Amino acid sequence: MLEQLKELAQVAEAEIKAVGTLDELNDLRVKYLGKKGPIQEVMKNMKSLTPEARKHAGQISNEVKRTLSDAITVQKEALELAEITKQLAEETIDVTLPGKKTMRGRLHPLNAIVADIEAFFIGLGYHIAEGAEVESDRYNFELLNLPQDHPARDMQDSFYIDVHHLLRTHTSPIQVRTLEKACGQGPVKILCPGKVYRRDDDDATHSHQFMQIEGLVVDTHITMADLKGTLEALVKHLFGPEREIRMRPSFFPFTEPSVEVDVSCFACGGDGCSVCKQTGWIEILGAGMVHPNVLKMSGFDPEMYQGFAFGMGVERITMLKYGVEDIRHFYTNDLRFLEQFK
Ligand code: FA5
Repeated sequence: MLEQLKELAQVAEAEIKAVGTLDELNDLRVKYLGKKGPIQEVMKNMKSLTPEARKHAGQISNEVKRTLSDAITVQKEALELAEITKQLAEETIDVTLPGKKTMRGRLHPLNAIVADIEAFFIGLGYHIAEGAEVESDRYNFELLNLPQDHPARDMQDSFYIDVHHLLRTHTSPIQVRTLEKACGQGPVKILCPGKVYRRDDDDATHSHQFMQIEGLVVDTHITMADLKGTLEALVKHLFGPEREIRMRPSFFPFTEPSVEVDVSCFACGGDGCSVCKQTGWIEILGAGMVHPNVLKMSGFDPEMYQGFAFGMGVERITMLKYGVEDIRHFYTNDLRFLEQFK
């Protein structure tokens, strides 16, 4: 039996030295040194031997065990070393190769303008307010002094979701929602950027989806002069310190009086050119003093509080600032266009 064990040890040692992977080596360890292996078998049969023979058999089997586990340890180290060496050779980096150029992303021009205008108004103490793009008819129209069948509803042809809900046609519903939350207590000073939707045919200056930024201030002692000063500062910030503004009478159901605001043409300085259609002025936004009905419906006392509001199209401002001739460039994701805005 002991002879058999010694022979087996020789075979096992040879197998261990020849093995090529760590998994196979582990299989051999289990096969020879495991509970069901030949050495354990010899140990089990020792009970029947004389004490002398048992001692001898014990020594031999321990020797075989040690030899095999030493052989396994040596082979394991050799295999691990070979694996690491192979891996290092495979992962060698050629530091002389030219590096891969990483493309840097940048803000979309519309988002960059929104961020710029937000930063400007935050500096003046405004809060940013947002609202849902699916709005109820009540907030989009009624509470803005546009009851059912009001002819001015045609000014903003709408996408209705059901009888009472639509994709908001302007950012003005955020005004009403914010005023309602203020529970008749001023001051309120907010800037509301967001996407809006209208059933306009897409062309070079119109899109069925576009962005607006709305501003609202409600407090005591607010006048048109505050509105004019604020918009003048905005225009100088956006288009340069030499720019002037002018206000022309207009109509919005939610402001009274209402105005359209023009900026002096930055292409010709006011002399008249193709950008300003020879007028020297470019229209940039609508504004006015918050209509007393809107204040009343939102829980504010119009005897005590006044306010001004303004709303501008982000695409229009961006087109004017950068001389973009077609609004559709903003939505087609053409990198040749987008990469020009650093
Ligand atoms: C309004 O939407 C008002 N809510 C603005 C306002 C707010 C007035 C607060 C007074 C007080 P208007 O319909 O004019 O106004 O739209 C505002 C701006 O949105 C326009 O000056 C224009 O720049 C932009 N705009 C309107 N329709 C489109 C369109 N189809 N595509 C791109 N921009 C548009």
